[in-house]
Amino acid sequence: MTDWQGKKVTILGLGRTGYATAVYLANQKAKVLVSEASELKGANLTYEQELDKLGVRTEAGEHSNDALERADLIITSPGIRPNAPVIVQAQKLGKEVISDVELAFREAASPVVAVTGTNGKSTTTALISFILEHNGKSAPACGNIGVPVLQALSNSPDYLIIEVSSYQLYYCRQFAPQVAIWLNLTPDHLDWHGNLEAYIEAKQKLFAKQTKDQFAVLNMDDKIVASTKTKAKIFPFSLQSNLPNQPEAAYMCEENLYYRFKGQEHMVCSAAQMQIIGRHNWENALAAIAATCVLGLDKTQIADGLTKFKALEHRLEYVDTIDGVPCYNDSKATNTDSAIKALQSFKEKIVLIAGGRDKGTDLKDFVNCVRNHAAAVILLGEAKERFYKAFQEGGVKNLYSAHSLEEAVVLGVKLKAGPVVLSPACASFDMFRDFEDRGNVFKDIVRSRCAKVATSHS
Ligand code: UMA
Ligand code: ADP
Repeated sequence: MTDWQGKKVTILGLGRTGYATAVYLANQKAKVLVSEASELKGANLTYEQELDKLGVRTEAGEHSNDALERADLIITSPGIRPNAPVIVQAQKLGKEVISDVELAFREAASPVVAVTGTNGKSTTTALISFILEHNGKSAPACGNIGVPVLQALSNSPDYLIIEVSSYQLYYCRQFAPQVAIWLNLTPDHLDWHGNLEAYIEAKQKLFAKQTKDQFAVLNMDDKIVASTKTKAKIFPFSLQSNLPNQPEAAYMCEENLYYRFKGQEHMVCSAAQMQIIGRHNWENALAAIAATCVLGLDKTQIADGLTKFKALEHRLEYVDTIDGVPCYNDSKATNTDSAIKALQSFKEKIVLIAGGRDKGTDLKDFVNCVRNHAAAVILLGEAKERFYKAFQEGGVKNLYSAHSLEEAVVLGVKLKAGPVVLSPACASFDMFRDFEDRGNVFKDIVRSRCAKVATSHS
């Protein structure tokens, strides 16, 4: 831990990260200045008032040069891009700029488990946290999942289970978790990183500083992930192979989840015993098995947690059944890869509700998957036209468009062609505040339609 007494730290951005970081450093007696580009309102204003009580000064409306020049260290919020003028200027001044995750790692006495990947981070982070806490450890899920790491750190937990985004990793330097997990990689966040190579480079930072007594849990079914270079012990996992040549491994065999550790094979449970559905969740579960066995849990303890864990909100979450049609909320599927996983999770064909703010990525794999797994597709939002054209050209049958989510749900149920699944493959910002808002609106619509149908039948 650093002696912060009198150290001048500037924090860029007053969102959740900036606030939690400022509170932590103020309590350590650092001289903290928060610099926020926008004028203060709503949550930022409340944060500013709370920080004022701790003696933290906030400047708002712009990032001043003084704020950068004074700093011994700069902590940036993850949303601020590397090419933002404030970051470019800080680097010109020769200042060290790091993320809150890097700071937390430097400060933490607790062992760190870090989870990254394009998809599945939150589920895997929550699952590891759940299994450990179910077995009596304090192991908060934190980071990109929504609870800033420095907030979780303040309770001195047994373990920190951190969901790490590529933005946070970009601003890491020494970060070397005891267990580092990489689930998968598909193109995403290219606007932030500039290109795919830079996105991959940021993810690889999770392993760059690891040492030989630490563990790298890697998905062997993903070519880019499997080629990771690290000094850490590799604990691979796979859905496709039992990885016979690996001393440690987690794998599937006949729809059962296994691991091999310290020369012994263990069967944890069957996929059907888990409450999370879909093969993608088998991957998340294998990664969680690897992490928790490395941390000392035995097979019974792992199985107990794994089979009791329920899907997170907005991730293939079962909502209700309207007139015999089950409805699922997968609003967190904000890219085509995660929507593909949703389509593949059901044995029967589904009625897919998709669309929103288009990320502009290639649609070939998505179109092929929709053709095989969707009985009908209802399109919404800004992506409607591009998706419609791609689906039509790709031979997808039963295409519809809707003006609102409510219209989409009503039509989806009326079709009676399979479960109705909201898995948009798009961001939500064209019609909703965020993916949570979109998921909550969907759930409200489903529940109120359900109540209406129940009344009309009674
Ligand atoms: N700001 C500046 N200067 C700039 C740009 C922004 O001052 O040049 C200010 C904004 O006006 C705002 C603040 O910075 O007040 C926002 O910072 P932020 O966008 O980093 O948001 P936080 O509230 O700190 O939330 C961040 C993560 N947000 C992002 O990475 C964009 C949250 O992940 C995370 O849960 C939270 O820290 C706690 O760790 C969200 C996210 O969307 C869920 N993540 C991306 C994703 O999952 O796809 C990576
Ligand atoms: P993240 O935090 O990386 O966004 P989540 O666990 O919140 O991941 O899941 C986001 C979306 O990705 C969900 O719609 C879910 O169905 C899908 N998903 C979950 N795990 C995986 C995985 N291992 N591979 C691909 N898609 C996944």
